Amino acid sequence: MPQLEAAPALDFQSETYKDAYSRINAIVIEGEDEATSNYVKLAELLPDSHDELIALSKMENRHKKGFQACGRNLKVTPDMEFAREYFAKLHENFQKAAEQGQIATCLVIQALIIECFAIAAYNIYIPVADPFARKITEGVVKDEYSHLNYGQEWLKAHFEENKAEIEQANRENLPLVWKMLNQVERDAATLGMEKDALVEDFMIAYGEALGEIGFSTRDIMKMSAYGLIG
Ligand code: Y39
Ligand code: FE
Ligand code: FE
Ligand code: FE
Repeated sequence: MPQLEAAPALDFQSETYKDAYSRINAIVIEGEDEATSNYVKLAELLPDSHDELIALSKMENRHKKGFQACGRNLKVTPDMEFAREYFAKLHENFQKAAEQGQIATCLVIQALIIECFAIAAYNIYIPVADPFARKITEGVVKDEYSHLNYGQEWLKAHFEENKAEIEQANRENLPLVWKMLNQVERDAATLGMEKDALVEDFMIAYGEALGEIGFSTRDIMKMSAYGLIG
């Protein structure tokens, strides 16, 4: 396979690799931790789905433990302060929406945007991961599709009354993910993950989700562009 020959071999024990891993691993651990609490919050907001959402929350907590083990396996200390800062704005937007009972906004942030970010990152990571982390990540990514599916189904079932709110949530939060991706572009590349591939996977998953929910191709184009220009 020419792509594999062209890529420089990764040395999982090099200081360069471990330094980049201390930030990417922390982001993933923090993301899983935030997802754990976000699904608990959603379980309160959606009593009809309470047990299902608590089950998703428990999956997120298992993911967090799995990724903590990946860091330990490489003898890397995750930079959790960096990671909390990294998620601060998205975290704040989720909290604000939850306080105001904006369920659609909460679902756009966690179950669409963050899940698609996770799906893109994990799919791109799997082929370049160390063998231990690869096994863990393969198990995790399957779960993330089921989380995305939950958000998709709810938003589809409540599409008409939430269309404007979903568009607004997209406009406010998609640019944040773009900034987040740019912020770790170099670290991701050090782990063998190319930004173009991450963007492509994200846009495919996110665009497909918006289509499932009920948006037209024209809407999806417009919403994706809002993300890019902020
Ligand atoms: O639903 C979930 O499990 C999502 C919280 C996890 C987010 C993972 C965010 C991954 C970002 C990695 C950045 C690599 C370029
Ligand atoms: Fe938090
Ligand atoms: Fe997860
Ligand atoms: Fe998830």
